[in-house]
Amino acid sequence: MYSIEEIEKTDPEIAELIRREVARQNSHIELIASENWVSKAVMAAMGSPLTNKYAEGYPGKRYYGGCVCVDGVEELAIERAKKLFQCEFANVQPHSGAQANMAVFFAMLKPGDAVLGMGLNHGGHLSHGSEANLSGTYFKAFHYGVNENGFIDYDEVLRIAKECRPKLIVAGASAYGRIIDFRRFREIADEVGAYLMVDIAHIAGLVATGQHPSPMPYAHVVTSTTHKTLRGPRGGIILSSQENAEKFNFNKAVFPGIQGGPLMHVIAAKAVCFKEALEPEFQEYGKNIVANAKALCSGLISRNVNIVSGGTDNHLMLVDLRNREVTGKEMENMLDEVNITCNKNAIPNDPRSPFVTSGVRLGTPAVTSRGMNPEDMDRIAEAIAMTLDSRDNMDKAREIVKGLTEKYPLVG
Ligand code: DSN
Repeated sequence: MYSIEEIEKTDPEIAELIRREVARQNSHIELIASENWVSKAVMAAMGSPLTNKYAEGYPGKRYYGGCVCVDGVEELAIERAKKLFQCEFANVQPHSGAQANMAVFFAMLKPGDAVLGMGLNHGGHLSHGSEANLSGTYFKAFHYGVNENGFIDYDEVLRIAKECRPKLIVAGASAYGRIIDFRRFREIADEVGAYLMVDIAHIAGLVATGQHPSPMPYAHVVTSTTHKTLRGPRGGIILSSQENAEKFNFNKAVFPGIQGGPLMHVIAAKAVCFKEALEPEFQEYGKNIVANAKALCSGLISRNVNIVSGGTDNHLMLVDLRNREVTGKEMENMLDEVNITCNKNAIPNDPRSPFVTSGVRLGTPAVTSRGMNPEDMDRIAEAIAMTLDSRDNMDKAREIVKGLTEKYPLVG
């Protein structure tokens, strides 16, 4: 089990870096939209002796002996994932969201097939057909984006789909703060004869708590990570109906298709995470994430900080810095100086390079796990806006952050 003292005895250098990271996490306000704090139980499962076990295959059909206990772990994880997302099939082995997506592409497509996903520069993900990624190299990738108001224009998606005739349409995003209409995506897919894959990596915890409509009734397949709004260990999952699981053989695509041995300690932690997400408290958590995001967003807008699309419906927002003399890269660094952590992020049609950008992405899953509320979000908005207004305000912003981090200490 995780114990810093044990690490200290064997490897003081790594122990020291972990201690420093824990101190950083304690003293900083974490606004990276894809990060979160797991429970002690999730952490302990990840640090458990299950890491010692090889279990290539699936429960009851392994290539190694001694799998009786890990079979039980994986079966529980699968059953809980199915219950949480109300579906008939779950594969809990993908090592990450990108691996889950790669497995789905492998299962549903042949190299050279056309796929249509949201462009990386409009909020999509690398694994949705970016040319820098395998998904955009082995497949013929086309992209849709958002309109000038920052919203997905479904008529435009249909127009592009009719032109490129994709075999697979990918819905889902890494930097889109609005509700995604999965029913409309399925209509578009049906109209052009495509399959629909929905990647809920960012919004899984909101889908599980009813804060975002579920894609399950519409998608041929759903992928996700387990470590963002879902507050579990780093990892991926694939969900679908039984019929589609059999038709496309998603299990075979994961193993032996693209992965070897599953990370059984991580699968145990996924099972713990799903159990936690099925508890009534997690429903509250989902609500609070969104309430906090809305409060942070209005706190920023009221202080003349622009937000792409003018608001948020989920856990994140994109700050549009074009009315300021500051780039995304500079803002990320300035906020780091006042102990607020975020990431620079391209805004739609960004005039600057992805290494500089004209925006930053902010999200509330981690601060919500820490116990912060909408009034605290207003204080954070104040600290962000005053830092942006003038470097002279940085001491004051740092004081606000210090007050909040001391009020909501992290354990670990
Ligand atoms: N890197 C993740 C994010 O920050 O959204 C996506 O994989």
